[in-house]
Amino acid sequence: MAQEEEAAAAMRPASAEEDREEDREEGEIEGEEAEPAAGIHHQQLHPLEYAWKFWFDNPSLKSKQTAWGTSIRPVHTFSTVEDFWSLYNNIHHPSKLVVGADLYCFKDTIEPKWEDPVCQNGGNWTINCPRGKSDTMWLYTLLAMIGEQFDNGDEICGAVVNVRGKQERISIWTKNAANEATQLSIGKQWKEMLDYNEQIGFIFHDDAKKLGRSVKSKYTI
Ligand code: MGP
Repeated sequence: MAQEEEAAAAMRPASAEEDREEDREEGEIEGEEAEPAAGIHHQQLHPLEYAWKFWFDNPSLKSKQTAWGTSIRPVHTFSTVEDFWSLYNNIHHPSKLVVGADLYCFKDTIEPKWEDPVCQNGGNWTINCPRGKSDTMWLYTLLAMIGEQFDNGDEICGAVVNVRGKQERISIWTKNAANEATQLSIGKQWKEMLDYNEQIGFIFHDDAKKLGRSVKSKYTI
C-alpha cells in the first residue's frame, strides 16, 4: 500500500460513514470519486490562500521507528474550503484517535519537523486539554489558520494535535522564534479565538532539541 493510502486508512472515517465507506477503496477520501460536470465544479470552489497538508503519525508504526519522524505519513493536501471539509468530515477528530497518535496540518511545502528548513529557527505555542476535549479547539485552530485569521499568518507553519493518555495537546508552529512581538501576537490572537483563559507557553525548537522534556517556555501569555 502506498504511504499516503496507509496513513489515510489508519484514520478511517467515523462509524456514521461506514455504509458509504464500504463502496470506497481503502484510503479513498469521499469527494474524490465523482468528477462534477465541467464548469460547475470550478465556480463553486473557494480557494485558500495556501495549500495545506494533513499528516498522521500512527503509534503502532511509531513504536517500530528507528529515528524520530520516519513513521509520519502524509494523508492528503487541500487548497480549497470544500476540500478541507471533505477531508475533515472523513477523518477522526482528536477524541477518536488512538492514544499516542499525532495529527498534523501544515502548509503544503513544510514538513512537520524541527529539521524542516522553514521550521528550524521556529518554535511553538501549546494548549493542553484533558483527553477527549480538544475537538472544538482543534477545529477552530484549523479554521483560523487556513482562513488566514491571524495578523501574522505568514509566520505560521502549521498545527499539530498530540493525543496522549491523559491529555490532548494542540500546538501552533511558527517560523521565527526570536521575533518575540510576532509570536506574542499569534499567541494572544489564538487564545482569543479559542476563548482560552489559561496561561500558554512558547517553546523554541532549538531548546526542545537540546533539553528534551526539561525544556522551559521562553514566552508566556
Ligand atoms: P512529543 O511526542 O512531542 O512529546 O516528542 P511527548 O508527548 O512528551 O512524548 P511521547 O514520547 O509521549 O510521544 C517526543 C520526542 O520526540 C521529543 O522529545 C523528541 O525527542 C522527539 N521529537 C519530537 N518532535 C516534534 C521532533 C522533531 O521535529 N524532530 C526530531 N528530531 N525529534 C522530534
